[in-house]
Amino acid sequence: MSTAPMTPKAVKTNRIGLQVLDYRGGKTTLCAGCGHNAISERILEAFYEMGVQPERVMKMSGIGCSSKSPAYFMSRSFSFNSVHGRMPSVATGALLANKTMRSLGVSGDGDTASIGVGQFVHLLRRNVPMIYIVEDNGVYGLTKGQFSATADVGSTLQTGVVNELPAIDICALAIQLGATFVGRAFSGDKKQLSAMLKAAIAHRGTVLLDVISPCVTFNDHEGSTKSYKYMQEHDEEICEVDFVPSFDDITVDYDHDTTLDVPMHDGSRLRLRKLREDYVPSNRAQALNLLMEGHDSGEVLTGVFYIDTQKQDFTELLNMVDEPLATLAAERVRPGREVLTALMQIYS
Ligand SMILES: Cc1ncc(C[n+]2csc(CCOP(=O)(O)OP(=O)(O)O)c2C)c(N)n1
Ligand code: SF4
Ligand SMILES: [Mg+2]
Repeated sequence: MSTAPMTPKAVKTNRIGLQVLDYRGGKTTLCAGCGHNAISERILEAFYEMGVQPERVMKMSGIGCSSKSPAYFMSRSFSFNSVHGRMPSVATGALLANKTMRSLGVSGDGDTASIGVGQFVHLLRRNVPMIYIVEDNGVYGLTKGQFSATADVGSTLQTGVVNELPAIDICALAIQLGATFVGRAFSGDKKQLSAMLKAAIAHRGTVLLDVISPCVTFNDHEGSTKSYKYMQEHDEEICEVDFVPSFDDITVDYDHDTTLDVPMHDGSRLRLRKLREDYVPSNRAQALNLLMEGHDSGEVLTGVFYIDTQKQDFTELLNMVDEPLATLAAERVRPGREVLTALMQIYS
């Protein structure tokens, strides 16, 4: 029998020396097979692969099964579980107070498009620099499966009740109101969702990702348009999404007629291979048209619909200072009587 000591296996780390374990969270309490669990996995992998320091991230959410999920990844990050539908205002305030943090919002279709739609629209029009993920299952999972505002007309509940109200298309809303990175993915498509999340981390401005995420307990039956089966049969990718990070700059030859390379702020590139001739992700009107056509044909279009890397984000628009407000020296936050008098003279 050999007595040679075993060499310890090298532990894989990312570019800041952390292991994937450093990005894990608590054990999930969601149902086995819930799409939200797959999204949590993709999120933690994307932050690990991009080498983002977990302590530099704030995870924001509202109320719902989806909004519980930030507890199941990146437990070293900051986290705020707000009131139902009120995450956008809390997230906006937190970012204004400290724009050095990366903000990740996780919400549900009910939290965002039903009770929270009044807050959500203002986040979009402000281009608040954050990633906002809607884990979209078409129902209020946490309260036992009532239709949400993203349920399609004609889809049915398990009880046979038919939805007669038109769905809010979260992506169309986001494009129309000013979000600067808008895409739809399916929780079951690992490759597509991972690439979109990594590109989202590299973007500056509001990223809205509508991720179809089946609720296996209340909305995975025949008659649902948010079930695994429906997505497997009706998911139509408009582009193949790939992401080339700046720190991993591999030059690959590609066909410029079919592939678009979008440069991101940090030097990385979002690489989109067109699967449709009419696909132009920089044209809002065309993106909206595409989404409307998708509704008419009953297909669920996925991919990046719209991207604008030039628009000012909300912190730039407000000319916010770079430092966290809590660390500003007293003389900068209390400019004194002379400054106030001079200011008042401007208005007199
Ligand atoms: C002000 C308020 N109204 C209603 C509720 C009850 N409620 C909790 S979660 C929820 C819906 C959640 O649906 P969604 O955001 O789609 O998340 P899911 O559970 O489907 O992931 C509702 C109506 C609440 N908690 N607070
Ligand atoms: S009820 Fe639905 S949304 Fe909630 S954890 Fe279970 S499968 Fe997921
Ligand atoms: Mg839901």
